[in-house]
Amino acid sequence: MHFNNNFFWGGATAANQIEGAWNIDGRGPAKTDVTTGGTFNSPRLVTYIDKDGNPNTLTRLQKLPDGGHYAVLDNYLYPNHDGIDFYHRYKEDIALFAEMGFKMFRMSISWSRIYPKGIEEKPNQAGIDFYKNVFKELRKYNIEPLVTIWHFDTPLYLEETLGGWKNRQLIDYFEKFARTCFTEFKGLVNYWITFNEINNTINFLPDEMDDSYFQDAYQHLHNQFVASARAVKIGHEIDKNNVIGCMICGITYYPLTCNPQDILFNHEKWQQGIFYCGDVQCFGKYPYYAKKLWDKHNVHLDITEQDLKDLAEGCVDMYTFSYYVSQAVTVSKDAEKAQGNMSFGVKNPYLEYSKWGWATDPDGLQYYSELIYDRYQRPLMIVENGLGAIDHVESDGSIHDDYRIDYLRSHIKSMKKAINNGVDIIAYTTWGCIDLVSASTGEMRKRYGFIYVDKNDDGTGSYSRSKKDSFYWYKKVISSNGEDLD
Ligand code: BGP
Repeated sequence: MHFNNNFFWGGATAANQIEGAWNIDGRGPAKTDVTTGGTFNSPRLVTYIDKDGNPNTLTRLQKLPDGGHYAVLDNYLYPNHDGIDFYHRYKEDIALFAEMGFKMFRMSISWSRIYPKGIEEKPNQAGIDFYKNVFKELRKYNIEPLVTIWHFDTPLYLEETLGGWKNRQLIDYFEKFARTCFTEFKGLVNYWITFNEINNTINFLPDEMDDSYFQDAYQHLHNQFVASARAVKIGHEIDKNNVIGCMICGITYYPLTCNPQDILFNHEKWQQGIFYCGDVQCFGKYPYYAKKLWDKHNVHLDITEQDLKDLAEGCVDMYTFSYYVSQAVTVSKDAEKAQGNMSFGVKNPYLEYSKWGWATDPDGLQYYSELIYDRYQRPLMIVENGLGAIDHVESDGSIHDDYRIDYLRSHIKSMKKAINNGVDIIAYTTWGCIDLVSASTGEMRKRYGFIYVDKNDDGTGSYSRSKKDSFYWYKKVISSNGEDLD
């Protein structure tokens, strides 16, 4: 079996995790800019000033208390402020991607770089120029940009004054932002993703949270579905060559046992965690089981007739997903819990877990791809996959990251099997092809890259770039079009 000659090998990033330059050239702040660094054991916090003027913190799930406003506080570290300084170093980074032979580079657009508060009449020209320059630089090397319009970074103003995505006014603001992107970047970008890991909003909400959290989360999602559908429509109108996808955090769920109760529970996990979002965005309407999910938490959604029309008219062209882990689930209260932010399930005795508690399961990627293709019958892109690990720099500067190579090799083999079985996978962009700030923990030491960035968790470092062993390995994988994986 061979990969198609036009298969998109590449890497993936997100604006807030790489760009830095958080407050220059007219960019407004986003929620990630008031989110501190964290570790595996101490979660990232959101900082704010309370109604009495006192500095305070929230967990990322907690709501901003009345009268409070988000703020950057002294004595906290905000790793996204500087990212890896891609804003100033993109030419060097893209040259390295080109050296590896990338065919595709996934990146996102920071909303608040284009509309600093989200509500302005006119976009920020400096922001538009920056992205145009990046796209042109990519095109210089024949690297196809894959652009995520929203990757976890709503302008802070919209979060604070309108309460974020649970407020349907955000649909209109997003529509305007998306229209600006499609118009300004026409001819430079053809592959788009509307919302990154849209399913996280409900999938990572612990079941024990009170119903009001579910109410907000499902409304937030509904508003994003409508915003996404409108963006798909506009994107097609502006350029009929645009190919636009949804993006789902792909987790393969397994029942821990063949107890029928576990099977049913697992089935519901797929519905709530994975299919709910894919069904709405691929089929253009809510699935039959939606009411069951809403009723479970007394959710009553504000859905208009126009929303339903928009959903029906804005189906995506492709299904893109991230894949890192699988999860075992059971109704039993005695099973050993898996640790880690992506592992709400229980421990799977057949798998190994990373330092951050993520289960390594290449077979799960084949299973996920086949199941999803079977359901939606449209092209798939694997737009995130990789191993977050601690790298050691040897005295001569080399970095022997064979663990990363092993992880990626096994997943590419699994992807190959799915393709061999008839699944139409058209792209594979590994996550964090250059080291970047971790989304979940804010760490730098949780590294994914082929390219090492000399930046530490405390923000120190030269930010210089160097090539890991995996850099040369991936270059060979791409030049052999996936034939040579050794
Ligand atoms: C996904 C996000 C990315 C990315 C990745 C790895 O959920 O789309 O933004 O960060 O996970 O996660 P982490 O950075 O927490 O290791």
